[in-house]
Amino acid sequence: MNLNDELIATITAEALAALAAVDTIEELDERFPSIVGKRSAFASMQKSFGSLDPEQRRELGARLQDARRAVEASVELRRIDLRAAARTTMLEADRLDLGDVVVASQSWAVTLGHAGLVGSTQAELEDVFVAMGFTVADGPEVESDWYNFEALNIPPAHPARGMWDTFYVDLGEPETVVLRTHTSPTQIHLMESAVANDSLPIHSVAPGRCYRRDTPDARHLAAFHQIEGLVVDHHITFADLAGTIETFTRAYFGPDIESRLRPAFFPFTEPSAEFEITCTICHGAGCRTCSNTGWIELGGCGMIDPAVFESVGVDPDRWSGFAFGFGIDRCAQMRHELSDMRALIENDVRFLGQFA
Ligand code: FA5
Repeated sequence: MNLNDELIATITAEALAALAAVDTIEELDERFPSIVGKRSAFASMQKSFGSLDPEQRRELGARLQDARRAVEASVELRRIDLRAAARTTMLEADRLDLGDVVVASQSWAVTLGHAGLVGSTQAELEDVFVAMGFTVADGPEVESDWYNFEALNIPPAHPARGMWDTFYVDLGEPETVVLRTHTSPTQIHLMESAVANDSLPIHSVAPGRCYRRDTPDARHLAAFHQIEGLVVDHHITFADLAGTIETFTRAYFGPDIESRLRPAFFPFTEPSAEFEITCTICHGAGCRTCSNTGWIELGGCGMIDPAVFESVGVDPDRWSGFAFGFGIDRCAQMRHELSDMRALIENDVRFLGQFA
């Protein structure tokens, strides 16, 4: 190897060493001229060929050019590597920490899921009645016409059917099927099974959902909830009914809320009454929610009509009893002073969250 070839090998090795020491694209751009560009040893050597004869200059120039191109190729490979490394670093920096997301969603999850206001009101009402000696029963939401109406002394075409705007499921034979318009059909189920099992007396409440073609307003929903009460025993009087309602009102609403019974009509009770409490929105002064009366109707009640006892085979000469049916949504509305019952079904989390 002559001196010139040694020199080409040396500047090539030094250029490659300088290239290997570069760590970033920016550094490579900055150092490119001195490694293989205009300010490099390759450029200086090229200039020194001016004194050589043309034949030597061509041969040496070709060898130098080959070496320089090889270094340039290494520079391009290094540039590709550095770009890939820079991209990886950027992706690492931008990567989502899924652990963080899980932690965040866990803290969100613990705020989820609590009983709705109607469900918790139903549970509280059940507790009050259980403390008063009642058992809790259940009944179907889809009923035959017989359970919802006929057994309750409301025969077909009876004008009292107009009291309940009914959703009909099936108008066909052998029987008409409805969404129950009240929880009173549970009276029939409870008495039928007590007669079948010879297990009278009955002291039960039966809460559940009811349906009516009512236009929703401040005091009404189309799907709402009632809690039915039924007592069948010996020597039951209207005083027992009034005392039960008074005890319930004090236990659930507290001593500051007044209640009253007003004469009413229900085909399945005689005598019948409507049960009202002081409107908790205006405290009796009169407001839009109570239609300026100062009172809110919570439910109906009365002594079991002998015709109902007869429809289920209970001897009205041996047994007497009372029944009541309150609106659970209405109880929640009055207890929590909601001026509009529709808040219960709007699913606004700001409203629901208050009752977590
Ligand atoms: C009845 O449903 C009778 N079954 C009650 C009864 C039971 C009387 C046992 C005698 C013996 P009424 O239609 O008045 O009665 O409804 C009773 C209560 O249910 C109302 O006072 C009200 O609190 C509630 N309620 C009735 N309709 C709706 C409705 N559309 N939305 C919300 N609550 C309602």
